Amino acid sequence: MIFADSGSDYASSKYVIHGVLFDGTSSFRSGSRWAPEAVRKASHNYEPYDFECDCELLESLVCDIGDTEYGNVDDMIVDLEATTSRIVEDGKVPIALGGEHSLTFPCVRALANKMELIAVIFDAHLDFKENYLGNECGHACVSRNVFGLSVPLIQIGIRSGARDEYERALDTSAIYTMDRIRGVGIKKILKDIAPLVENKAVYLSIDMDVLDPAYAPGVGNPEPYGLTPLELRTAIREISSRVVGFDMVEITPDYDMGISALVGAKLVRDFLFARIMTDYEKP
Ligand SMILES: [Mn+2]
Repeated sequence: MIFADSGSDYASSKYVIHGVLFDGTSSFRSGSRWAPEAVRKASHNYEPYDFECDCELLESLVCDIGDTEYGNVDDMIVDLEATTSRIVEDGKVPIALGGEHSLTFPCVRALANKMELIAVIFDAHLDFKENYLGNECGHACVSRNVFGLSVPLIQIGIRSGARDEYERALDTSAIYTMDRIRGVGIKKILKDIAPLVENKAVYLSIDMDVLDPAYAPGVGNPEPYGLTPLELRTAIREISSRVVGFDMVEITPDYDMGISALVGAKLVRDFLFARIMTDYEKP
């Protein structure tokens, strides 16, 4: 099964969906390797038309190239970087469906080799560990690894991290905690980051645990007091026109009867609607 309304052939597509079946460094709840299948299934629940964008999800623009399964993190990093590079060199926007958050690192590296980039990461967790369970490329190290590529970071929705992670991250990253978002509202936060992303190529990573577990309980490391799906949609719409690469990670469908996959599929579609509207339908 392919993602709904993504029946384009690769050559003529502009947005390329691929599933990354890897959850090898997951610690608390593994199973995100099953997410691409669940997200694709959920995507068929939705209409191909969006009223607010007044636009259709055009079959001719989106291609789903299927999944790649990985046995270990080192293989995943090498291969996914190559796949992402190829998609970007072909002039398309890669959309990676995880899998766990460690996959963001090779996706960002592929893009950072080609252009000046800023990463916008929605996540409950800082992910600034120097290593996690003996692995420097584990899912809990991903933001530190992205920063290590000299890619500036904006982290939104943060509400969890060890003391040393905060110390490391505060020096290097623009951090918007949940408490701050709840204080001033997501629209104010988006206004604050607008000058940081203006005229920049943006890599957008969505760890689904940024949402409150009430909305997305099936994730690898659920963390209370999160964003609502509507707040996340607002943010995605706001940033979408600058995005050169996108991923959605950490959904573990077995833990919630597919609720998080339904929300995830909707958000991927909302990203596509917003992009298609700005790229193709409005002058
Ligand atoms: Mn997380």
